[in-house]
Amino acid sequence: IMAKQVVDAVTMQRALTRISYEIIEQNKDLSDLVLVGIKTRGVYLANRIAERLNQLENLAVPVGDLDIRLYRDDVHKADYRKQPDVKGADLPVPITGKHVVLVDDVLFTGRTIRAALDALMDQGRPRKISLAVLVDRGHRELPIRPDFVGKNIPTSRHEEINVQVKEIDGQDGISIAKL
Ligand code: 3GP
Ligand code: 5GP
Ligand code: MG
Repeated sequence: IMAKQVVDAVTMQRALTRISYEIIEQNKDLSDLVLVGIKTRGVYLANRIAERLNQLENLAVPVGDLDIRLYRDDVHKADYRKQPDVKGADLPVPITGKHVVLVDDVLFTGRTIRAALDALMDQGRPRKISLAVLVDRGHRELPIRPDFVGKNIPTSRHEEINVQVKEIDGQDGISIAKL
């Protein structure tokens, strides 16, 4: 497997900062904002954005997480034909009436986000739900589009994007692997 770095740590950090500014710009009222990260790496990215919003606007934005897995755990995670399924939700505040920004590392077919929307709707009635992703790699199979994008990386279906976050991987960065 050949992996090529396409985004370095500084550029990735800047993309998250830009997304934070865009969230600020596009919202008159930031007081009802809730960030919800999709496990695993989406949660770390949501926390980074929350840190920025705190630095920039002195806001304490609640951060929750959703656990969405491919339907069966007993298959290798590279079997993406499985339906994503909701495993759990840990939301710090009631989301009814709130503006929820879903955060994920990679947007691909959109099936994970569809499952996430389902899970959120089960928990209440948000005023609005937006989507922030670090990477949009294309190949959507559902009418789902991101509101905030760190980087568009066109891929073939046989490539894999690897998002690294320093909290898990020891460093930040994005690379492409040809399988
Ligand atoms: P992550 O969100 O922590 O990065 O989707 C579950 C995990 O499988 C993700 O963990 C992701 O990294 C990894 N993964 C890598 N490539 C793919 C892919 O093409 N599709 C899916 N569904 N997951 C992938
Ligand atoms: P989708 O459901 O849109 O097909 O895929 C989105 C989910 O699968 C995200 O949670 C994302 O982490 C993961 N995913 C899909 N493609 C990739 C990829 O190329 N690289 C990584 N790291 N994750 C991916
Ligand atoms: Mg993910």
